Amino acid sequence: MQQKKSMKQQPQKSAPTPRILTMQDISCVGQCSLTVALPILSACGMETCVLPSAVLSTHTGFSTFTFRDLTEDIPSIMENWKQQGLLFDALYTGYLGNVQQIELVKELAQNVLVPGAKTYIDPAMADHGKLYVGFDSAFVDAMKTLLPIADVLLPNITEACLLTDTPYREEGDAAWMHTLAEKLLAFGTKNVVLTGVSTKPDTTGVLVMGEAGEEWYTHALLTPGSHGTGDIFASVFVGAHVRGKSLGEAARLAADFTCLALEETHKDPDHWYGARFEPVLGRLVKMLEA
Ligand code: PXL
Repeated sequence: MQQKKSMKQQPQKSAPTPRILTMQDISCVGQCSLTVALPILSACGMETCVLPSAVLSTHTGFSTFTFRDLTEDIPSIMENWKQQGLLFDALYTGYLGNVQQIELVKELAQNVLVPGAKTYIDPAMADHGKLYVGFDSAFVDAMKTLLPIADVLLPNITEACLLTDTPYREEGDAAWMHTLAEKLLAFGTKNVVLTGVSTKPDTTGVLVMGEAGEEWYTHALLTPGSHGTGDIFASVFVGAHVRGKSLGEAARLAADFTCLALEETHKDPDHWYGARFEPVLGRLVKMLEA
């Protein structure tokens, strides 16, 4: 028998989806930056919005590539968002095209975030002791000026050394890494998530330091590494943290997922230019629910 409806049924309102703005490049080919951040943040349940810093035919690890700088477009995009009253629940920056864009990040943080929104800065500019092609010391100095606005800074060891004028070391002990993170916090960054911290052979890990104290997470070192693993780590970290995981939980999850992606990559020895995270995206969704 059909029940008579006494009230008009209201559509069920679901919990609001956090709207995150990520500013980094589009490398058309190469499994890095936005082609990594978007699927991962979506898998984390975020509404993703983008501000492309540049369009490259491939990432800069290829022997040749094109590069279109989009700096000129950014002020009018920001102005339009202001006119439309569009605000974001979090800001996550990755690879930026030049010093001017670093200044624009500060404007974004001031103008298009809801009160209390967190700013995540991945100072993506270097690895293995070297700056990526196209960056110089002026870019490093400009990047230092973003540290005071970072709720969470996500550098690798090379970037942390550059930002703190510390000579790069392949192998440092725990005290050296602790000091590196401390120096970054002294710039005004609230939390540092330092990747590639290795205190024992065959291991690597993450050091989280800041508001909640200090946490180390050590896991197996999977070699060879790959382009884009920093972007995979940072995207999972941001997605998990915005979802409500603690800094330590988000760091562990991001490290575990990056290892899964590297394991997938190693199944295809010819896949040299990026990490194959796509086959394990479904596992990320389950890891987030655990
Ligand atoms: O994954 C970092 C990254 C992002 N974007 C571009 C890059 C790199 C690293 O090489 O070249 C364009």
